[in-house]
Amino acid sequence: MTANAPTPPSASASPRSRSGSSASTQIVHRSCPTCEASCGLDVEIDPVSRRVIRIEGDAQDQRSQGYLCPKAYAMKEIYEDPERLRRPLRKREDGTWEEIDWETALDYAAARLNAIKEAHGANANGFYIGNPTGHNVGGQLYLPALINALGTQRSFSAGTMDQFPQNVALHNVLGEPWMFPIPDLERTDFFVCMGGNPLVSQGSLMSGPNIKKRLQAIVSRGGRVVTIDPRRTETAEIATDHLFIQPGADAHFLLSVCHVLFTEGLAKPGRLAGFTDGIERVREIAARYSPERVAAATGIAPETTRRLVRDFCAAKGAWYGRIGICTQEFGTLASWLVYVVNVLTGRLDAEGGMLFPRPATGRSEPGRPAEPFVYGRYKTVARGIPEVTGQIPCGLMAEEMEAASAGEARMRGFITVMGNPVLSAPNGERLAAAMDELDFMVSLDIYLNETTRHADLILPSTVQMEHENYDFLFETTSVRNFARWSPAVFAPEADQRDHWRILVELGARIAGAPWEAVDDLMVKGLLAMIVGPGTRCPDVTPEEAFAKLEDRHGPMRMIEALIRVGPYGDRFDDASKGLNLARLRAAEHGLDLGPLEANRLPAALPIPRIQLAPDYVVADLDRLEQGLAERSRADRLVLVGRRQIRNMNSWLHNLPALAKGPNRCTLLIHPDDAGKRGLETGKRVRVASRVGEIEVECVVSDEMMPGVVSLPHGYGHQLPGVRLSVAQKQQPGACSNYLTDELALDVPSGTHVANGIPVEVRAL
Ligand SMILES: Nc1nc2c(c(=O)[nH]1)N[C@H]1C(S)=C(S)[C@@H](COP(=O)(O)OP(=O)(O)OC[C@H]3O[C@@H](n4cnc5c(=O)[nH]c(N)nc54)[C@H](O)[C@@H]3O)O[C@H]1N2
Ligand SMILES: Nc1nc2c(c(=O)[nH]1)N[C@H]1C(S)=C(S)[C@@H](COP(=O)(O)OP(=O)(O)OC[C@H]3O[C@@H](n4cnc5c(=O)[nH]c(N)nc54)[C@H](O)[C@@H]3O)O[C@H]1N2
Ligand code: SF4
Ligand SMILES: [Mo]
Repeated sequence: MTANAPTPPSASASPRSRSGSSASTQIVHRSCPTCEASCGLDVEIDPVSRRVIRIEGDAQDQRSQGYLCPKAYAMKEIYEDPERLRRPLRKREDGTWEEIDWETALDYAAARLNAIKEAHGANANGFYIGNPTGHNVGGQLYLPALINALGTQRSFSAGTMDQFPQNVALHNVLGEPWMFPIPDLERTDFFVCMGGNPLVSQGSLMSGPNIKKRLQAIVSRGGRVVTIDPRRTETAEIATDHLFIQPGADAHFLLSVCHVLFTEGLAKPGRLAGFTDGIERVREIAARYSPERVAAATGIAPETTRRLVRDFCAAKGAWYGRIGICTQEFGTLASWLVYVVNVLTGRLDAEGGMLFPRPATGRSEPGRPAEPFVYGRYKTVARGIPEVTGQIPCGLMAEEMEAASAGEARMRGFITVMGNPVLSAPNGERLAAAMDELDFMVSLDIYLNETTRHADLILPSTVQMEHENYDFLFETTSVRNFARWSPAVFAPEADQRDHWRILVELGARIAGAPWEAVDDLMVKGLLAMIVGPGTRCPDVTPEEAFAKLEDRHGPMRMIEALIRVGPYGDRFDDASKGLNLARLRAAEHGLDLGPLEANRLPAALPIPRIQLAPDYVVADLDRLEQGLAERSRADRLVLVGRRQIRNMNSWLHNLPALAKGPNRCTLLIHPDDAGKRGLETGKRVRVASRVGEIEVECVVSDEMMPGVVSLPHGYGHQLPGVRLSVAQKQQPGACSNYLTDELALDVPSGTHVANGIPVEVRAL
């Protein structure tokens, strides 16, 4: 079976009649592609009318056991959305759009991008990769086909508004950017959650369905859940303790935690000490940061810090941090220090602490070569900001496009891949204007939205209902080991294209090669690295392995290669009972691969010893010292972000079931701050920052820390030229990223400051 001819429902669906449904309906089991939790779903369909009748939680899914959230319906509503694009759209001279066929569209895109490359060099093209890529296996595996063909160093992604500081810290500490330590929620009895709101986000870099139940279970078994956040969040409501913290003061606070660990003799790394360098250096650094010295900046009383540290050390604790400690001024230091605290307390790689998943595709197995940490091979034209392991801060896209900032060396061709940076990246207004200076822009996207309206061409893929999937990223971030293949629920129409096909076809055209050959080369290149002499699969040649692969094209061929060689795999041995593609596809409720394992280090690391105080990260401490005084100022008002259960960044607002209800784009403000400005709930306010201003409704609430206001991101749909009529009517909102300053960076990672933006708020 080829991946571009997805499984017809009958191949993986159980015909079933149940109350209220006709005997001809079928239930297809697949995972929900909308957030990291990847819950198992029962999708009941009428295959004849190609309608989804209902979606329920799959009670037989080992991980989610029937759980789902309101966003489970997103997959259905996107599939049915009449405004969703299904065929390529090309902009005419007069700015209107026409549907064109795929051959014409792909030829046109390749010709324009190649013309720019020939006239101005490879770096005259650039691209931006957005978040749904992480939920689409073909999107992840086939990006190289496009990126390598472009050959540009102008590479941007949503990562620099997200987890990138964690990648940079991990790369320096563990030698591996993508091996995230994940809280062992099933066994911890003291969970510290900094800058994350898993009750709403459903857990990020901590993927697990029904996080609420998992956190409540910690409390029920006598443990504690401590949230540290400038907002008393939904998660704080079920936690045992909540500490308010000044935005951007997490690194200062974490250094004071280390200070207490050393001064009170609580720094006990245990077995980790045998393979960790740099502990003494951390002790010297932390010596300066007593809880007393940082208290004014963090807002946390010294005695509270000391008590928290003692209690954490007395328990089986796991210390975790997410978006709030990443997209802030000291994101890399804060991310690094979370790992430091877990190492110093012996909680990294220990049961009940922070553990490393063991994905079926083998990406954390021993014997991997270390990828060097590199940066500065390319510097932006406008301001000389260095790339870091291939990433440039996404907020710098605008100035790289503008003739006034980047001159002749500006970016002229631009590709967005499943991203909406006009709403998601800093200073979206400037970016939108800069896009109109481009010579050519193509968007791989399913909507005509705030970003893609600037494109010359939109290439829409099939959506999750129409293609198979494998939870490739989230098996590396799950709170329990699992492997999950999902079938296509409906076969797409003949003239629709899967996202992976668009990537490889466009890449192949740019390179001047047949796409089938490029696809084969990618698989053969992968096999050459993972089978044959010197690998875990020494007795099979790459050629033999290639001949054994089930599919002829598509992402599941690469997944098959990886899982057969991976820790649960059959190693291409026909007599083995290990995992192969047929067994994976037969497991219609997903494969439960057991709890996360402890004691995987140092074998699972690509470097021999943990580097607890890496030079690259430590070099940022001077900047941290300067940040101390700023955070102690009493007159500060700063903006942070928040997520909401019915949103997914910017792109679910056009779905009636998720967009209904009252306006959600509201500014939360503490009663003291509201009082000073004469504000009350329901009043409209103007929020202004260095780069822009917006108008929103305010809600006065003591869930905010004084001096901090909160706005959700992903709104701002009231722009002309988009086809998002539901979003425009139901939840237009205003774009919080029109306030995000593209120049403010977490310097070591080049990540933007979306939390802790200085703002002014006044009544309208
Ligand atoms: N202020 C502030 N800004 C933030 C954040 C924050 O916390 N605060 N969070 C940041 C984070 S963590 C992230 S991940 C980014 C997200 O940033 P982006 O990824 O740029 O934004 P999204 O809104 O997720 O855009 C997704 C795009 O993918 C398209 N799409 C969805 N499904 C498909 C599909 O199946 N096929 C195709 N071809 N396209 C599809 C949608 O139409 C939409 O255009 O936002 C960041 N921005
Ligand atoms: N429903 C829903 N779920 C989602 C998403 C969505 O848009 N909607 N987006 C998905 C994506 S792309 C991601 S990356 C994840 C993110 O997952 P989370 O990190 O759990 O997401 P947030 O809810 O943004 O939580 C960030 C928290 O950090 C706090 N914070 C802000 N500044 C600071 C600070 O300086 N220090 C500290 N300690 N805290 C701070 C905020 O108040 C907020 O409560 O969620 C994913 N899940
Ligand atoms: S929690 Fe996430 S994966 Fe589960 S149903 Fe909701 S959106 Fe889907
Ligand atoms: Mo994200």
